[in-house]
Amino acid sequence: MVQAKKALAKKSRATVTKTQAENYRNYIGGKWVPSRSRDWIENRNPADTRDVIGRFPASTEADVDAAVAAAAEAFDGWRLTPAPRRAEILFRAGEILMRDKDKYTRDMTREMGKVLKEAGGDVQEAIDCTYYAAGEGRRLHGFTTPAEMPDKFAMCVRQPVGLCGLITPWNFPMAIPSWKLMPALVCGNTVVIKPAEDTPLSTYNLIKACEEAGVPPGVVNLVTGYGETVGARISAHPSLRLISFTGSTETGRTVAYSCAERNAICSLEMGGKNAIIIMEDADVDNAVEGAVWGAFGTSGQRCTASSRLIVHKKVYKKFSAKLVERAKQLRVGDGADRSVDVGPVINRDAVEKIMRYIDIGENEDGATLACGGKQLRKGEYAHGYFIEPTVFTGVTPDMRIAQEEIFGPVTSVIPTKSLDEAIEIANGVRYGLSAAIYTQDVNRAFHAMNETYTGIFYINSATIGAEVHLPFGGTKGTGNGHREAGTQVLDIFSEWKSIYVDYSGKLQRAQIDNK
Ligand code: UN1
Repeated sequence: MVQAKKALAKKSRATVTKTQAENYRNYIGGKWVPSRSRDWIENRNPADTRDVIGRFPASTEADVDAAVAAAAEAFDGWRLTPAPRRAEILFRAGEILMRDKDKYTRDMTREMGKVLKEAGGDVQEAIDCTYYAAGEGRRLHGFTTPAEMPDKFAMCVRQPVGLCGLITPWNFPMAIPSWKLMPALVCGNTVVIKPAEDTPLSTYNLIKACEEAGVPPGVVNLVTGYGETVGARISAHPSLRLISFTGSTETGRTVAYSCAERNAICSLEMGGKNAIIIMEDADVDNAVEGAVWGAFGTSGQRCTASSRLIVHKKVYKKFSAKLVERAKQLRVGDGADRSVDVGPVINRDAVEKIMRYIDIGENEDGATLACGGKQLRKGEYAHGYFIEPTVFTGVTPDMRIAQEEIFGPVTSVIPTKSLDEAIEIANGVRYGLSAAIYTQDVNRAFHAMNETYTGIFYINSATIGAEVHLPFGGTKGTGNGHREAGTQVLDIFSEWKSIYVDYSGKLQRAQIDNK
């Protein structure tokens, strides 16, 4: 992805003078400042790469250092601002996001490709998250609890972690930054954020809203650029106490190594290979609709995407036929066109990776390509990154297309003979983000819920669509034990401090055995 964008940026640099694309800046210490580098990353529309949205700084390590210095300078002022006051500013940011939602939605479709309805959902998720985090300004609950000794009081409070580095992906370019930024801010931390190089505008819009809402200078700092430079420096910066990353499992591991070097807190949200189990008693039409939405929504570019459909053999034929019929009806095209169901994928690297997997599925794994499978290149598709919604049938659990994250509009139908086998297949991958079951039997539904080793589970709906007030995250290769969203995210962005008050007026010794 990075390489493709780089290649594209280099290739197109000669044509830049012809366009009126705006030059964007970093936001450091409350000022919009140019990068120390003279290099830019062009932000181009994946539905039509002739459309240059803007040029964002390919920032340097020195830019990151300046942003961290600004975050350090702002920290005391922000952490000492009472949380309800911090929250008031976030509420204002929520209002601004609401006011400008339509513009942000169009910007997002243009830079990321997802259809307008979904881009609007992404912006709305950021609004929801902002209000929800703001509400925490009057809670941020600690607790009191009995002490072991008389005339002694015990309680604990949340304190900010310090300076946080946030590294965010392109697939939810406003929602995911908000999942990290808003809780970090309400907890009293200051932040340096690096958006994905493919979709910096949506994060820029989010930061603009924070600025307008009155987030003080230095509390939020935006540095755009590549992972190898900006991302690596953020991950390794000695003053950043916490790094929160969403992206691929491979990159997440390198972030974790960097953090381990200095014992920084590291919170990772990574890949998924999410399964829907469809039992023989399921409402098949409803399950097909769920599978289509889960597999092809956001062109399959969600970590929660339904990339495996484990179907009981009694309904396998019927389900597969209906799924293929529905997948063929989906209209692929520019997400800005309201009649389009499936937008482009993000960039040329993504096309290559997805097409490679389609080839592996057909020619190495030996699955049946039931529909799709082609890159669309002609006519309206000539200048974008379009791939047909693709369904493989006759897939076995060990095939690469059933094991590896493809992150595109490709799903695999895997036949099964029983619920227990289906659960085993669902669990038999390196990821553990989301799973789902379609059945009319409450006993089976809860059994499957209990036995699938994932962070999210759905009954009678697809694997996508998590809401901001419930914990979000996964097991195994998906994460490292943290949960974003919900109040659980506060455990990432705050440190617990336990406080003991002895009002006996004398020395009471704890951990002395008096028996
Ligand atoms: C992601 O794909 O990285 O649950 C996040 C969902 C969305 C978030 C997806 N609310 O599908």
